[in-house]
Amino acid sequence: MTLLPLVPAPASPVAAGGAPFVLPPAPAVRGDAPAVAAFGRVLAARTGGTASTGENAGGGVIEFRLERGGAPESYRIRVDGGSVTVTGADAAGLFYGVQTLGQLLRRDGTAEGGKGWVIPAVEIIDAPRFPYRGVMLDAARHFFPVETVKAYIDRASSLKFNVLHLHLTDDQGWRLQLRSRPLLTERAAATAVGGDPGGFYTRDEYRELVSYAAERHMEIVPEIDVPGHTHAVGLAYPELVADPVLSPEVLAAVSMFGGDEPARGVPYDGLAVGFSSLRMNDETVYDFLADVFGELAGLTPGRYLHIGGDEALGTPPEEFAEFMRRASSIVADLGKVPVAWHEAGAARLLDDATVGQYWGYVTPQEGAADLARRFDQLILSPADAVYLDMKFDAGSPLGLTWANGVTTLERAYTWEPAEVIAGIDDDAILGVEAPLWTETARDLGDIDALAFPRIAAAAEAAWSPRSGTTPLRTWESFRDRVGGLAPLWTALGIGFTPLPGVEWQHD
Ligand code: TNX
Repeated sequence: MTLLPLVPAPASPVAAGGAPFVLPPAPAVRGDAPAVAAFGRVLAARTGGTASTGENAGGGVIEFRLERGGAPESYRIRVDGGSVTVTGADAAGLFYGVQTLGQLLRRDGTAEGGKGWVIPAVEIIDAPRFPYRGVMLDAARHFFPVETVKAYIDRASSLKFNVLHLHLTDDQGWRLQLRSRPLLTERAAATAVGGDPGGFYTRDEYRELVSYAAERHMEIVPEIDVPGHTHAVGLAYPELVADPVLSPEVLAAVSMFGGDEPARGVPYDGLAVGFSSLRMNDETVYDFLADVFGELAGLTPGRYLHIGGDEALGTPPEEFAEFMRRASSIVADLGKVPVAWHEAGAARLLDDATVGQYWGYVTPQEGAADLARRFDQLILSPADAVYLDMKFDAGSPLGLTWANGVTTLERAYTWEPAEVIAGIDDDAILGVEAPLWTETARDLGDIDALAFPRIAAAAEAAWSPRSGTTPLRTWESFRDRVGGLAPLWTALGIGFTPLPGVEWQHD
């Protein structure tokens, strides 16, 4: 039997064999209503068919059951010639069982005219390795309408990601409407990279995204990036932001990527980073943080608020450390867990609960691992493996190359979370997140082309057992399995890039 196209690889070996479950024209589906609905969606997308919830449909039954008590987010699938049973330890587990079932659906080569559909006989027992499995979308460099974000939520949740980190603010624009600070979206949201139009999410749209994500078992982690990446704040509240620091690195980025130099009070639409900063010695800046994080906490049911802290390059280290201490304590006092990029590890008195997000390389550069080790809990986003905005091919206009050049699918796959930072093993790793910065991505087609298939490698790092501990957790196995997902991705309308080295299957 050919390898089943399951990504991320399940925790336990898959027992397969025997007669498959043959789908009748309208298979009878029973049990947990949200799971039945989720299965209906994937069935319709993949086969064009619909399920029947009536008793009298012919053939065997597909049943979804909640059976509390197992590991969080875990599920089991049993398929034989007569029935399909998916049990979840919780609603999320059941949802993931549905996603796995969607990957198992395949055309029946033996049926008349090849028109039928089957689910191969299997027994799968599955649970995630890490509790935090994230993707990040940068809505600041380019703005993406609600429908595009929803489409990315659909895509990511089908790969068992459970966090969407939304990067909502940067030098190029502020993307979330706030009642406490209305000028942010009135004056600092209209533009984006390359002179493209900007945009912002209203409070209601943000809440709509939160609930759309929750229905797919994803939590939104909103990021307000401070103290750097704040040029746009200065368009609305000039008194809060220092003059741009035109360092040699900033000027080099301007001459490499084009566009104007950053200038006070003028919207910035280039690609340079590290030139802007809030005025950290001004008390009114902390009133601003209290307003912004306070309102954001009220809009966000999730546990985490991301406070940025990256690339504050024009800032004296002691001031940066004191600023991050205060920002983290404002968020902690709101009852949320602060998350910060690993540079914030330089702040000795950061709130203890703060989670670090490591974005150094798979083999850490000088200093990065030490900063990351200051956090009790880490999210791993090694840039030369899981930054989905790195080029997948030197010839494509999409993507950047600063993280060790082109990131092939093999490089995206071939790293092991517990081996990135010496001394940091699974108990200190909250999870894995794959960021997609959007300097070069303007719409869903660009997002798909950059993210797929490499996002599947990140999903496996986040969900599946440690590399090498099951026969499925090897590059050779992954390559075959991911190639088998092409028909499902095509059916779901995902414009993936058929990278070389993989046999992309067709129905
Ligand atoms: C680094 S990674 C950044 C972003 C850029 C990205 C482009 C990080 C915390 N900051 O500001 O968009 O590189 O790849």
